[in-house]
Amino acid sequence: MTSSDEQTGERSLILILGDQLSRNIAALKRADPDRDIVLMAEVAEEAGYVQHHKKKIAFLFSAMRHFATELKEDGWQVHYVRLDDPDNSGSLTGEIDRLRAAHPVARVVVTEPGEYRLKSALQDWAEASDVPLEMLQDSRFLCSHERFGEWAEGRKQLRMEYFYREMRRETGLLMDGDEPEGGKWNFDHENRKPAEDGLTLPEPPQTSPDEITEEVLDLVESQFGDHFGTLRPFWFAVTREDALASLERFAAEALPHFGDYQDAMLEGERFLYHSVLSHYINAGLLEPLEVCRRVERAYYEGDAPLNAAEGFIRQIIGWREYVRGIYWRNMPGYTEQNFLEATRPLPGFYWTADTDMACVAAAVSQTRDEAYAHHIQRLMVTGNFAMLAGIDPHQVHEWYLAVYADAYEWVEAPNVIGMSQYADGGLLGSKPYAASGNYINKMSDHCAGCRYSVTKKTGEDACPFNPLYWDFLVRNRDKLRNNPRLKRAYSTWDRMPEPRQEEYLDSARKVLDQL
Ligand code: FAD
Ligand code: DLZ
Repeated sequence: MTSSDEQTGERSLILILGDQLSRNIAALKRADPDRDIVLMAEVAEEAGYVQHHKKKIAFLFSAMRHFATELKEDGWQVHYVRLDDPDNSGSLTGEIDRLRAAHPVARVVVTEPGEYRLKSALQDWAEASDVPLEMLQDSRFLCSHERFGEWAEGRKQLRMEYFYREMRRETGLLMDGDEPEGGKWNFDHENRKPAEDGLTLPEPPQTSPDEITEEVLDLVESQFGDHFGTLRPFWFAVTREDALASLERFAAEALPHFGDYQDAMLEGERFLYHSVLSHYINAGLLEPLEVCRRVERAYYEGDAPLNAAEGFIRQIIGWREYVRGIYWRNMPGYTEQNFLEATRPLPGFYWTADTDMACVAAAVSQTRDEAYAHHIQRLMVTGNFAMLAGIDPHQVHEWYLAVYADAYEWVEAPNVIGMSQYADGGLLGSKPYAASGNYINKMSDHCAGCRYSVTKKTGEDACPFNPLYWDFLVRNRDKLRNNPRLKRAYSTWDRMPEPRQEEYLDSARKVLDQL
């Protein structure tokens, strides 16, 4: 930094957030390494707005430190603030002010934060500040807020499938001219195989912590020792290079079976054929489009079947973009929605895994150990149980936001409030994902070793999901009765003899009283 820079005041302060760790991030693309100054800061406010899992904090701090080092090697002037810097103000806006007090700048530039909370805080700061704030669109996403708005405008119902088809056309991914590869947009019906014995299950590559990561792990242990989760062993990639290696491993080893076993669960198997890439993508170490192009290439080179490649690409250009669109279109207020008026507090076993329900214990304990659970565990085990039991969706939302390494509100809230808890009344999805123990038994081997019997519908030893399923439907009948996708369930209930109905409701009451 030269004194003439200080005088011209043309210099920009480029704020890079912990989940914007990409050389292609919009704010860096517009900046000049010879003139501008990059700010990255570990701050108590971001680390503490929910009780993030220890592994999530360690992942981000280590990835931030590695990225800052890479930027410096590229010739950028990087001002990096560590959490234990004695002058650390504790907030990002405080750190902006501290830096510009020492080095005057003409403007602050940031790529739009992923969370409404932080976007508002920065905008509030800018209103009271004497330097302008430029907030740039996050070009890592395929669909801008405006584009999503155009698509959503005037539609009676928003459904991911139609949005996804537009994203396929716009990206050209798995397109054969104007037609979808293989003649169909969606091969989901091929993607529901339960896991069988004898499958060879690849593990995600394990990166050994280097000196930087070891230092961060010590910091997290000392500063966030009371947060949820097991810190060590820590094996996440913390650089783009290692995240790319994880992508390659996925494409070569797991992708071929990703589709077939996408909805399966197996006791003791934490990852199955899932990619375990979401935390890398969300933090900026991998670009969503490059991940999809790699998967598309695997299909065209004959290394993966179409149902796997299409299923995977749909999760990213379909679901991931769609939930982001829903989030920004409905904030503020979306995280407060409670269509089913559920008020029960979150049971303690969501933190301890201390429950006799084998599927819930497996999902929570691997969440504690890995800061990871795959989609069906999140949706059909912990999410399903919370909705059936009538847990306050805001508490459920805060749990999910805290416990996963990939959790940021823009992606977590629509998945929880919308998809899993139906708290938005059907804005995101067409029906509540409510299921009895039968579904879990079909898709997993958890029930075999469970203290509850999945075939028992009521009574002490019955799988709690069984009576809770009916209790949920009965409890919410006024709100759900007209949903065409629940008509069959309600008519089954209505045909049931009254004493049987009473047994279900009585069993459900007993389960709920014990929570
Ligand atoms: P894979 O199964 O390998 O899927 C590939 C990729 O597709 C993922 O890496 C992810 O980027 C994307 N993806 C898949 N499903 C979704 C989805 N529904 N929404 C958005 N992206 C998707 N995902 C998050 O990234 N952060 C969250 O905080 C989060 N919270 C969730 C909460 C609930 C209740 C549910 C039901 C889902 C949630 N998801 C969340 C979506 C999904 O469960 C995770 O993205 C996935 O489990 C991550 O593991 P993976 O990388 O192995 O995914
Ligand atoms: C999640 C997180 C954590 C734990 N810590 C920081 C931090 O210290 N500094 C930072 O810049 N970002 C952090 N983040 C990510 C932010 O919370 C994230 O950028 C916002 O939630 C917007 O998505």
